[in-house]
Amino acid sequence: MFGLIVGIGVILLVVIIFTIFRILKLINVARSSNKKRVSSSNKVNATLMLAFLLGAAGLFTWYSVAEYDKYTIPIGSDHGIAVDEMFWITMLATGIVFIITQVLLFIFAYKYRYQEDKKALYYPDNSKLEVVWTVVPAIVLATLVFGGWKVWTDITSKAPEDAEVVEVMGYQFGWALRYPGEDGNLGNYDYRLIDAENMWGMDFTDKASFDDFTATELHIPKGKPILLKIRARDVLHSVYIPEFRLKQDAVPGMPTRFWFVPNKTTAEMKDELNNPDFEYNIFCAEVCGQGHFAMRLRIVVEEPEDYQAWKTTQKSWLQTKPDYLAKVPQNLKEVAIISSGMDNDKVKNSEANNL
Ligand SMILES: [Cu+2]
Repeated sequence: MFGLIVGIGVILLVVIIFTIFRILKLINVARSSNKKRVSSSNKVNATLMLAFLLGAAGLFTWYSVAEYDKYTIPIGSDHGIAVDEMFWITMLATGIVFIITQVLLFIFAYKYRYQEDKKALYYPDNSKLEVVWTVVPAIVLATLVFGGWKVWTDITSKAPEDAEVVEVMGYQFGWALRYPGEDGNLGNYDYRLIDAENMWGMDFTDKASFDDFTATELHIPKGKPILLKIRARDVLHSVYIPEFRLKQDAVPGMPTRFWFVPNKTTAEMKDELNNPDFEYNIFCAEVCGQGHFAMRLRIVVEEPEDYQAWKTTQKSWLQTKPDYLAKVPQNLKEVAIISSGMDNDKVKNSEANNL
């Protein structure tokens, strides 16, 4: 509502200024010669330029201060520090140039407005000046690009061997997770194997699938490298975790990846922000359909011990859906029963029967 009132106010203001301008012009037409008329409308235009400069500068400053918290979100990953540093260096370099050139642009428009007694200076060229304004921006931009390239290659370098691997799959409309289980290897998948329950298309002819487990929250340990293997089931999605400064598209048929080191647990972040409701989330940053807005998945960053404890309580997917044992080739059934943890169930059941 407030926005609407401000909007109407701005429109009215523009209309009023335009009307005043028209009236002044008409008065001039009635009163004076052609030359004087040109001079006075120039003066109004030139003054409006200055007014615009001051108004825009005021809005720019107000917005930058009022919304500061929205574009300086806290950092929860190691590489996030480098990303933010680069952002602010770029902002500083381009910001200074932007402010100087814009201020000069509007001041010059005012200062060099048409005046009867002033004559334009004929100034064809100045090689020295041209060299300076070509070389200086070239050096500054090359430095910025090189710095950015270095940070980018660091971030997108190969993940360390000991990274915790988690698969994140985007679908309409949500994120599905898959952990590799004890063997540390994610099993194969195939879209043709997708059905109502096996939404990942897990392939149970691959041994590595037997101990894979799925989760509805992304649990990750603090201080350890995490490798996200990203894919999409239907259309383009994009994994976006603002606090980790992480954004990577999820593309159907073309798996992508991103690795990072979270450096603050959810609890530490809650303390730091003094916000008991704080949660890390994966958002979708690609408009992917009607339910796009609802693509959000909670992330729990915890101490490595807590993460290990959580991990050991997770049951393999096969263990929770024993019907799928039928999909396992005959010669691997025994292996599947052991590595999925189904044999524990059997032992427990037989113990229960004996009692
Ligand atoms: Cu999406």
